[in-house]
Amino acid sequence: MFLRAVVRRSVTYSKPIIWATRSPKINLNSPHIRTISTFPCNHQSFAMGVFKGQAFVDEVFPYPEALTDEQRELLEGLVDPTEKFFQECNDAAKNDAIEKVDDETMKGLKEMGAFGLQVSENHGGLGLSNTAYSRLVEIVGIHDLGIGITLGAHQSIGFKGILLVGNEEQKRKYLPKLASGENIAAFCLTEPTSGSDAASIRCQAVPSEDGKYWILNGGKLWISNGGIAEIFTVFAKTPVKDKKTGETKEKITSFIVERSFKGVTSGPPEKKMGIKASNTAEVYFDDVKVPAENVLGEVGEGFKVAMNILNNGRFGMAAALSGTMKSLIAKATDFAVNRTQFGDKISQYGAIQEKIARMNVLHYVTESMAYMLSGNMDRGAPEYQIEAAISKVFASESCWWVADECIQIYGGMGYMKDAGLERVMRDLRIFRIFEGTNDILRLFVCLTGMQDAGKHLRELQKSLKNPLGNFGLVLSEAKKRTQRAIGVDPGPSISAYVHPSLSDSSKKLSKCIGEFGASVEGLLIKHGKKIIEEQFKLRRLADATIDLYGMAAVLSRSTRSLTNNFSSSQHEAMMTKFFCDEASRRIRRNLETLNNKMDITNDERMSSIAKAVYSEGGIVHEHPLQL
Ligand code: MYA
Repeated sequence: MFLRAVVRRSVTYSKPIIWATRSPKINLNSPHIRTISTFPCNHQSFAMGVFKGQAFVDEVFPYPEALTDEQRELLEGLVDPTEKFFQECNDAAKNDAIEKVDDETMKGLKEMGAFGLQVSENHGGLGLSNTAYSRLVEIVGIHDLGIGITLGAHQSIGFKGILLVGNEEQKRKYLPKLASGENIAAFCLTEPTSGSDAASIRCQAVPSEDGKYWILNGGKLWISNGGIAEIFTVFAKTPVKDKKTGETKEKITSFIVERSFKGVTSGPPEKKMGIKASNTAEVYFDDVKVPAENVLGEVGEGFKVAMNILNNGRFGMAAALSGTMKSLIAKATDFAVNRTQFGDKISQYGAIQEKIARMNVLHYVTESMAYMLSGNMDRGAPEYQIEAAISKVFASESCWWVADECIQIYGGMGYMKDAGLERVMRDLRIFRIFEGTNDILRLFVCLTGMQDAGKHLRELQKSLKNPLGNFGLVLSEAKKRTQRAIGVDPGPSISAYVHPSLSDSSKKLSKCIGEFGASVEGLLIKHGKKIIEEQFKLRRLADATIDLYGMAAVLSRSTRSLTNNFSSSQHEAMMTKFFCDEASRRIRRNLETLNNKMDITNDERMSSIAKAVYSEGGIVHEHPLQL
């Protein structure tokens, strides 16, 4: 049964969708479940809050219940056909070998409606929420990441701009054919000299004399779907007059460009390490006349459009990779329980148990982050960009580790093509690179959080200049600082939101948030704006932020499971305790390094080693044989 048919059948009898946080399985009377269908107006992102040493719980507790009864029912009807399609109609190894999605599979995906999962029904799509999209994308991740990229480059970023900022006319014109898959979309940001530094693009568009067109020139690189797309979201520099000064500046604008416009061409498919089934190509624009009405959003606001598209699309990656991890864990488990060595099943050995346990914990954290994020987006959270970046980094690194350990459990067998694991590993490598490299996203997480914390600190300093007028604040800050100085600051309390059996882990999270906030404050006082240059330190802070969010995600999810007596609740609690213990130790270690003399010296050594290597153009140390 096709997905589209399931949606249609369901909508014929369903009531209008009301965004509620209710689920039939959840005990709403529990003290640990608060029903909030929308966020309070003063709501703030959890990850942003930790930089100020505060715990903003609205996005974290309770774990979001993002499906209405109708949506749950609808999704139930979509999951099985999607799973069945991938099991019966797709051959991932074949797609990898022929370096494209097999024509029949592509046809089937289009007929299912898989190219328009989040396009509204009146524009020909399935109109799914972020949560429902995540659940289906997870299945794609289980089976074929090459297809995942074809679908994701199309709808997660390719035409996402039209969904987010397109006007009604643009939506009416472009969405129906995009939703049906008749037209494929691509996102054109990266250029030969502009990768992570997205604002440095050179592609240019200037208005025609009559103002009816923009003349677009330039080239884009490594564009997923670039060779097969009909519709491109293109970012180009445009001259923009400053309303106040009258000065003309170059600012980025986004455009909807059709392949049918004269002057649009693309290069041959790139030869890649993995995700071979997906098409990647260069795209060139040579004096392309883009109609003025194809500007997407406002002229000069294209950088923000690009960032919003990327922020909005990242949740899909965590969901897809949580599916990939699930299938890798199933394979590793099957192998471990059946393989006999030294007279016993290898699953009995501690070395294998540690791998299987860690793989499962990483999956639990990734999945908890993925659905917390998509659920919050569905509930209209205005601030989720840090959490989206965190979940992309955590998912891509965890999944890579899981794939590596799965191959390790398989031993020599895992290295053979027939095991099907090397393809997954090749496919996975790009996830730490694209949609913002993990290195850039770590900096983004930290600098965004620190910018906000810096503002907070300045306000605090201003208030402290007038202690009498801000007596309450002065008192609470003085108490916090005294507790901190003698090492007994418990951090912001979150125990009211966490199941009592997890109180030890929740205390660890509170304490870590307090220590994290104090470290951020110390760095801001020491380095001021120059903190931006302290990348060794920022990387560690980012790792600590990721761990803090991971702790919060699993504490929240297992609280829900325990409160509702879910069958796996004790298992989840065990994984939560394990993760929180290890994560809190890592956080403490990362924070210690910020002021530790030996670590600071070693950072300086790393910088010197790298500089020496650059100047030699490779390794500096002599060969042991001096030959
Ligand atoms: S597509 C290519 C991906 N490329 C990137 O991700 C580029 C990475 N670079 C950047 O993101 C930016 O250049 C950075 C900032 C972050 C480095 N949200 O001075 P600034 C605001 C909101 O810091 P820069 C691909 O890979 C900022 O607040 N706002 O900027 C395809 C400031 O605002 P204001 C943001 O130093 C892969 C202004 O912008 C953000 O130049 C295919 C300037 O900020 C933000 N994030 O650089 C994947 N960042 O002026 C397929 C900045 O007001 C999909 N700002 O203060 C796969 C899907 C998964 C599977 C699905 C299966 C179906």
